[in-house]
Amino acid sequence: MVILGAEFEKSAPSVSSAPPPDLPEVCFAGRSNVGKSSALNVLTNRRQLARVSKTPGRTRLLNFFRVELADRPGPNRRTAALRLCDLPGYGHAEAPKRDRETWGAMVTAYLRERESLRAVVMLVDAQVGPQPKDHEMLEFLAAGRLPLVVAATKSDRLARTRLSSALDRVARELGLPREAVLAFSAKTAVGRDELWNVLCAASGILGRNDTGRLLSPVEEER
Ligand SMILES: Nc1nc2c(ncn2[C@@H]2O[C@H](COP(=O)(O)OP(=O)(O)OP(=O)(O)O)[C@@H](O)[C@H]2O)c(=O)[nH]1
Ligand SMILES: [Mg+2]
Repeated sequence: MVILGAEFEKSAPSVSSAPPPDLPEVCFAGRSNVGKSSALNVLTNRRQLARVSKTPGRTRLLNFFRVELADRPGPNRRTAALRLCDLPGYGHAEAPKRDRETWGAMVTAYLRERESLRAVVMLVDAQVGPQPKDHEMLEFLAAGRLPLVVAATKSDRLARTRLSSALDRVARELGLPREAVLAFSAKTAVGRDELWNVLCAASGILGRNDTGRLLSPVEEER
């Protein structure tokens, strides 16, 4: 995937103040500090498009980014645009209760109401595995019938020999098919191309077809 451009558009406290829903959109959800903003940066090849921090709770609003893509270099390439949304993390224990409630309400309203939202990338730490808040999020997403892919991130911290069993564990504990979990690392860019393919398929752009990794609750019921 060739990134032609990536720009920060807006930070918004609610869906009503988000950019108009005029592009297919994919959001990044996960626990605080799991690496959502870092994933967005490596996907767009921009070091500091989204703010990364060692301190959990850095991202506090819905942050929207517009990305222009091409399927390959050269004159015959196809191009398309989509929007990425970096969500505030959940499960940040040190945040004041009232703040946590506000963020939770903001994120759930976004997931329910954002009409251009095509898929959710849920990030889980490959080494740590799913936590109770991840299960809660998954239940919420399943009820909302949003297509989902799980990126098991920080996979650079696991030896190659242990990675496969770690991914099996993430899938098993979340009760998802193994194909819906892909290895990712913002440090080494492992999984970058594969995740782009999934995002493009979910967004219906650049002729990418379903890679078999996107968990689509609606289709499963047919
Ligand atoms: N080793 C390694 N570290 C990572 C990776 N992704 C993120 N990190 C580190 O994890 C920390 C948190 O990263 P962020 O991208 O800010 O996490 P976030 O999920 O956006 O956090 P909030 O905005 O607080 O919810 C930073 O110190 C990153 O450098 C990865 O793939 N591998
Ligand atoms: Mg962040």
